[in-house]
Amino acid sequence: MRPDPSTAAPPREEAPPYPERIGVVDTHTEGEPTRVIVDGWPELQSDTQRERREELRSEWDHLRRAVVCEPRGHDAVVGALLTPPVSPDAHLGLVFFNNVGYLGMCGHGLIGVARALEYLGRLPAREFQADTPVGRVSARVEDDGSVTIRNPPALCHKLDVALDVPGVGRVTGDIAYGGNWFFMTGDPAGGITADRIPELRQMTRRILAALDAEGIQGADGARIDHVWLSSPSPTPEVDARNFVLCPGGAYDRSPCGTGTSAHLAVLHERGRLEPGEPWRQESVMGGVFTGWLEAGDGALHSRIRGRAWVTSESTLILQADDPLRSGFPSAPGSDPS
Ligand code: PYC
Repeated sequence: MRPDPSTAAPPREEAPPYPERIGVVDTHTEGEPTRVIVDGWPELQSDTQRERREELRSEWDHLRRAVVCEPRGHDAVVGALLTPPVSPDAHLGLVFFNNVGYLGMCGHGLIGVARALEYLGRLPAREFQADTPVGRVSARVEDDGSVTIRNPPALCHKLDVALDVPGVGRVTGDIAYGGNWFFMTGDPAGGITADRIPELRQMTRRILAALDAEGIQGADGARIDHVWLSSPSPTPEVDARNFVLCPGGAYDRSPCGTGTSAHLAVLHERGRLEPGEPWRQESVMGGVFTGWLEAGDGALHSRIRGRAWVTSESTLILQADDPLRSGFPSAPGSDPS
């Protein structure tokens, strides 16, 4: 018998495809987590890393959430998807993502990827080349286990941009790029210490909201989605300490690789740092990266050296009847103020 069209159930919306198992290696880079996906992710169809990032956004965003958001991840986790390379002389491709979307590049993440590949015995070369949506990067595992990365060209876009921030007051900062866009401002009243993280998060979230409200952007209308606060450091032989707010409201436990790159470009623009001079950048949690600029090819490339460790190798299971197979969209109860 034919079903009565007036009572037949509406056609079920096609469920997005889910692999049942995704293999990951977790690392931390000076405390900041990276989850490197090593197995189980569906093959991407696009030809460039930028297009692959868009393909992830439109087709596979539920897997981004499944991997980095609660209950399998948490707000500070950055995911690193390994892909085939795009350019003939690259060893692999990378797309980084977080709890709310996709990154241009991720410095701490690349350091974590290098240590994860070394752990798996899959390092393609002592210094490997990777394509990202924002250009070529490289990573070299040093004899002491630290990793030196080369970032895409950094750029100081605008100095001394003034902003009225509700609840904070007038803030002046620089707009710079190091693989992601940053608003970089100086010493917050009260300083940068771990016991002040809740206040620093609130202050930087307000700065981010004010940038959006005022329409203050990077080059070509790019959204500025990271905020960097900087202060002198009490630690001997360290140049400065930072607090960095990431796009999804988490703060960077590491000194932030793309932020350190952007900061080097600002220091250079202000005549305070020459190519080759080392800059030791500490995070609010005390981890340190050493960065320096490289002269040549008309662009300001930076090298950043830091340390990462493998914390686990595991399989994420996405059961078909799990209502949280795609994770929560953001951390339950996280304070957006
Ligand atoms: O290290 O570049 C970085 C980064 C970006 C967001 C979190 N870490």
